[in-house]
Amino acid sequence: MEFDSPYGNKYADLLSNVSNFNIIESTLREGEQFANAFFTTESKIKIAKMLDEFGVEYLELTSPAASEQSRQDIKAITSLGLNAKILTHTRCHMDDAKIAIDTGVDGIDCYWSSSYLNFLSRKGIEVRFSSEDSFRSDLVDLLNLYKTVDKLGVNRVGIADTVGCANPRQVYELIRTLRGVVSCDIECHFHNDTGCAIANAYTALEAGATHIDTSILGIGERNGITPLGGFVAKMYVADKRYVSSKYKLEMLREIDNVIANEVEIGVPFNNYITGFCAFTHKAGIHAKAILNNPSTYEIIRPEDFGMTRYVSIGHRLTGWNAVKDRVEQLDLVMTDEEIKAVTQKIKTLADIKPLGIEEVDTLLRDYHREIYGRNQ
Ligand code: AKG
Repeated sequence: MEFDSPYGNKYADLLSNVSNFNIIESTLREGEQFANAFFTTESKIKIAKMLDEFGVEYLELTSPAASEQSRQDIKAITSLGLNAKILTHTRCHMDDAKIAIDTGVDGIDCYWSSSYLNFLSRKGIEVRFSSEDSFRSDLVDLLNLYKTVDKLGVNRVGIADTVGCANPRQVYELIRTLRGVVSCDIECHFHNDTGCAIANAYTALEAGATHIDTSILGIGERNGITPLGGFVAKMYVADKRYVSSKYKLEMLREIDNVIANEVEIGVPFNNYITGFCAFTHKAGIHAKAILNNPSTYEIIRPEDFGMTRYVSIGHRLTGWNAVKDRVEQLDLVMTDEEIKAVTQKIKTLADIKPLGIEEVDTLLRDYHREIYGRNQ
């Protein structure tokens, strides 16, 4: 935890794993359940390699029992020799367990049935047990069940907000209670139906969870789960040094673009970090402050993610400081009074319709020429 950061926790919380967590990247499992998703073997390999290079600790793949191609795809990915551990997500059927073991995965994320768990633990494979819909389950039943599977020796138990109904306070209470009951790791899977998936993931780590499920752009069943980029943005703000040392942050844009293409959607305009206006500043007051000190209106440094900041100036809200910055970028020399006058011209024109940056540049050059003759 970066204690000198004004945005992280101000005091040590020994239960918190905000600076000690693992990402279980489930684009190739939960993401395959997205309405538009169909990943070929080549696409799956490309996505797996990309996520591995980014640095996620785990990749979760569709069950080999889903189809013959799904089984072969797991084998193709386990044979790549990636650093990330490869998991598959299966029902608690002995048949599924046997097929899964033969694919060479490092671990199995399963739900229900303890005989199945005994079989898997004998195979020396990493085992995660979860029940779906944890937040609508009876708490006493849930804790008793997890206590039992913890004693059976699973590596992790999983809490799933299957319908996306939980809020951060409920998450904190459940995970904190569970943390006192089991000694194994705790994985969390949050659906985003009510917009809390990132906040819930963060809060779960604060309460002692250890693993968070994500998918690229949040794709998954219905409107999906905790998005990888949004989760990373939140964790970066909490502990920049830790997150920057674990993940290749500058890959996020490519990762989001690849998936957007694969599933034939656009990257949302307001996407965390990679949305087209995530680092665009518009109002004159914002632009002036940003040009003096970016942290006034930016909690995330775009350059840490290979992104660039953009100050938009061709509109009626523009201010002369932002225009001055553009004048300097164009290598034109003008007095402040001249810049204020040309800013007024921009505002007048933009009251009719906003100007593109090329139009603004032409206007600035023409204005300069009117005053000084040929541009320097
Ligand atoms: C869900 O419950 O929404 C799932 O996708 C399963 C999650 C899990 O296995 O923990």
